[in-house]
Amino acid sequence: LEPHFQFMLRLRLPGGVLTPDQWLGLDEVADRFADGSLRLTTRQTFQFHRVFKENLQPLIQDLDSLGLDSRGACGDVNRNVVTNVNPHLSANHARVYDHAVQISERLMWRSRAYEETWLNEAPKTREGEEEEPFYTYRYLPRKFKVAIALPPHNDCDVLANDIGLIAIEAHGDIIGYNIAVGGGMGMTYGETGTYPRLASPVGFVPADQVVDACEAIAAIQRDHGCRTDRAHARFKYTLDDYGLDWFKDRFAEVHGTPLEPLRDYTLKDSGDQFGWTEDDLGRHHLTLFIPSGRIRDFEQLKLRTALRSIAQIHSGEFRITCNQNLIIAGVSEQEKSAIQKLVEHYGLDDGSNSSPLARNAISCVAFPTCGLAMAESERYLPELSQKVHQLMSEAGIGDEVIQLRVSGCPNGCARPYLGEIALTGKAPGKYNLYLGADTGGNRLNRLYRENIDEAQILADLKPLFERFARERDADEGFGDFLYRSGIIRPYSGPEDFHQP
Ligand code: SRM
Ligand code: SF4
Repeated sequence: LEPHFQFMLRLRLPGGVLTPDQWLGLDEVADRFADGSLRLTTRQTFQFHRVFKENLQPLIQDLDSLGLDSRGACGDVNRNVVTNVNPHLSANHARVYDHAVQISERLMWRSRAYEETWLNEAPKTREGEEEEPFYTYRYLPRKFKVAIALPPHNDCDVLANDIGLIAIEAHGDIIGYNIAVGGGMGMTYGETGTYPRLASPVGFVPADQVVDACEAIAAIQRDHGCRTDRAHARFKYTLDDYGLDWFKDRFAEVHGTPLEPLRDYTLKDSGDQFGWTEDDLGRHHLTLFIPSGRIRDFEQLKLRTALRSIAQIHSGEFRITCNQNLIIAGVSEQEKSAIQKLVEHYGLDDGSNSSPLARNAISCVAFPTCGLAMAESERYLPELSQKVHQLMSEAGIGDEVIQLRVSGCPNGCARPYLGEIALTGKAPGKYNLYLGADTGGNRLNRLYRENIDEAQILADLKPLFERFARERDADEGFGDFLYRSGIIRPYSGPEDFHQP
């Protein structure tokens, strides 16, 4: 008798875009083949949980009939390409989204194994033909991630990626991208050779070269990344081993043209803008807060039913944000009031039902489905943010936006090292507390206290909130204040990250 294996399945969804029909299809298969919930992820896609082995193939076949796939959503290849934009808000947002799709297509693995295994299609590769021309039989040493930001917004945390592309606008157009390389969050407790790292901006490429440039960079990691130690195999370690000058030389060689000097840019904020917005063409877009991206019918909030009802009358698109929220995008004037009625009827949160702290917080999945979790995350976040917000209110800063991030282990799926306040799980009920990132995703936080429980977390935060309320400069964020006031030491390099 075989054990009752169950799996998590993730979709490839560049830029996080899907149609209402696709939404309805996913909603339906969530019941038939998974645990009845849809989970929006920090990389703008969906996860299905508790997919039993016998349901994997029918689920993937149903996804295929919806025009969706799971290629490269996991594995040692390029992952879901993320971008922080709503293409309907301007022509340049649309251009950036097109580039995200093109990069995803270019770096997608080609093997027909997907069709053979899951879609019951006959093998198509002919003898002597390369099945996987870019990845070859080696694939990449480790997962590889690409993100695109359109400044000043950085809600994709562009610098947390192996390749971070920062769009540069001029004369109403996207003229190209600054390229940052070697970002990543994951680390292992007790192993100081592992660390989160922000991508280093290295140069600029014109827009028409950006897809080729990404392929060249992935090729450098394919050919030089560490293949003997999995904990050292991410691109960030390749760059720290060989240096950025080495990288620039390799890039010029593989791409055929050197990087141009970096262009000026500013990344100011990494949160979502909730509620309705209107674009140049008079279409409307509604960003809803979806706590930890979990969509199911809760006792108090029939979230899945509500979104299904919206999908039934919506003719635009759905867009997932990298903060696990949802945009009902491209709504006409006529549809807007019907959608707003459903929002009110079901009590959906357009940002007005929750505290600024809660609606800007993100958490990873952790227990019960993540096999790597050391402590609760998604299930703990509502209670934690309520208690932290209470402390903030007592200090007179309840209306402040402070970014709170919680991950159930140091892998950092909620990008905790970019949170102004962050917890990473150590053991059930115990967390490391990190403080001091900025709100634009430009600075990592650092370890403040190790292995503490909730009472200690709150006791540590209380005096910091009180000092912040008294001593902050006008418009200064909490993380920036902690730095300026010397409560958090400046970061001097990877080896320093593990020291409080
Ligand atoms: Fe992640 C592994 C969930 C974004 C770094 N991540 C996992 C696994 C698959 C656990 C496993 O390997 O057994 C988790 C599945 C849990 C579950 O039950 O569903 C998992 N990661 C997630 C998601 C769903 C978190 C969320 O709550 O939204 C995100 C799905 C992204 C997607 O749609 O593709 C998710 N993971 C991230 C991010 C954030 C990002 O990419 O922007 C990171 C940090 C960035 C980075 O890659 O450095 C991240 N996940 C990791 C790592 C550490 C990688 C490393 O370099 O050390 C692991 C562990 C591993 O790869 O061995 C991991
Ligand atoms: Fe699991 Fe750790 Fe990722 Fe959370 S951060 S989903 S606990 S691997």
